[in-house]
Amino acid sequence: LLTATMDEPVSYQFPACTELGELGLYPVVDRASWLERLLPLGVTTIQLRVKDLTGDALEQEIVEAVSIAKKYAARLFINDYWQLAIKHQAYGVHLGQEDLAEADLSAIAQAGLRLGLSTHCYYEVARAHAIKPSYLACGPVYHTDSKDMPWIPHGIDNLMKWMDLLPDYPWVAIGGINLERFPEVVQTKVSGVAMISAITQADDPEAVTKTMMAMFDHG
Ligand code: TZP
Ligand code: MG
Repeated sequence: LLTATMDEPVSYQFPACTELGELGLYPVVDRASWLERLLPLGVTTIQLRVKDLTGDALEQEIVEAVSIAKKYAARLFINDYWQLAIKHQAYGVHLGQEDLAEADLSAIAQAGLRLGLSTHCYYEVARAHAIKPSYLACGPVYHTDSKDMPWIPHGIDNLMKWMDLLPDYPWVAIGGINLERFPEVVQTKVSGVAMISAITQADDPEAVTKTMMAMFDHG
């Protein structure tokens, strides 16, 4: 139904984001220094999601993250700050739907940046599909303490339902995913598995990252 009704023409086109293969383990981090820890392990997709800096300090984090991501040829998505992402030529931008009113989607596409969009409910999936981003994220899959949201967790079943509905997008699962839940998420054949706390609050983030990357490859 969605594909039939929402296939609207748009005047911009976002590049694909799977030229390096599936998005894989997708850490979401708040400082550029995480890239220097995680990218040498082979992580190929990462998001810089800074919520507590502004001005020069924020821009500096973005500049540093872009530079580290380029060194490791990794796909760096910048959360929210699409102008800075364009200015410093990040690989892509990740936006929530509340960001869409302010974001210049044509400018992002024209600059050659990829776009990842969050979806939390059926209506948001439909709206996101009309924009034709480079990937779609579905969350929260499980309960999360990392972000306040009104939505009930989807669980694996709803994730798979949406993947079935729009099978041509790379899908990213996010929300409450940890080492224990990782295998059932990977089994859905989702393109990317994003997480904040399971990596950034782990006793040994490098070890957890390596374990999950191996699980993804064998999934
Ligand atoms: N969007 C949906 S769930 C979420 C975001 C940013 C938080 C994910 O954090 P965690 O710690 O992996 O549950
Ligand atoms: Mg946002």
